Amino acid sequence: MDSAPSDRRVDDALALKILIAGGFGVGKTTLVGSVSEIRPLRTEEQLSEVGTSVDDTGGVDEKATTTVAMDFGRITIRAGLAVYLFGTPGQDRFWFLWDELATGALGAVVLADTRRLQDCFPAVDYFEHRSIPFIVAVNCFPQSRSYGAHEVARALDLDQGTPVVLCDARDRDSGKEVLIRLVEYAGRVHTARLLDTVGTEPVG
Ligand SMILES: Nc1nc2c(ncn2[C@@H]2O[C@H](COP(=O)(O)OP(=O)(O)OP(=O)(O)O)[C@@H](O)[C@H]2O)c(=O)[nH]1
Ligand SMILES: [Mg+2]
Repeated sequence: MDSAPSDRRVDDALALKILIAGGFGVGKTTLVGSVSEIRPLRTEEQLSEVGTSVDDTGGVDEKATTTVAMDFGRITIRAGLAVYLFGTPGQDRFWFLWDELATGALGAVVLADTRRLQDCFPAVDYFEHRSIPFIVAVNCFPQSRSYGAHEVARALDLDQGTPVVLCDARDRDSGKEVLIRLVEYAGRVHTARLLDTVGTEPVG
């Protein structure tokens, strides 16, 4: 006999996939950890002496570990519907993983640090070229100069309408706000594309 919807196992669930991207050490792992309801899966490795020749650690203070594959977290919206969060690795040598992570994504959050704003250009380019809706979330480190959303949008040469929000990646409520802004924005973008595809005229 079929089980009632509420009895279905979690792995029958429909999942919305969201990527948390951005440059090295900007707070991606921190953000996934602060909003996830499960203990996030992390793939952290110690930054090694050898790695300093290839990893750009300049401007990232006291960073001892780095993500080498991905972060994974989950938020259940209701039984059978969940948000899966995938944090990307921050360093250039792991670009080959991005296509796999981006497949089927609803949208992405590009985290930015105003001390190293240029580090998120590759992520911005990546999502623009693939038409994956994204928002930029400025992670406000205490040492960072505070910029307004408009200044950041101009500096990154974002398309008009791409939201820029300020956040603290360590704070659960702040992280939740970021995800809500992304889901709202991505919903609008996908709705507009759906209307373009099917047209607004009734069929028949
Ligand atoms: N002050 C402050 N520190 C933060 C914030 N977010 C992250 N950190 C710290 O910054 C460091 C880098 O954070 P991670 O979350 O590892 O950054 P990441 O983007 O995942 O780094 P990679 O995976 O190596 O690219 C850690 O030591 C965090 O504790 C923040 O909002 N404010
Ligand atoms: Mg990380």
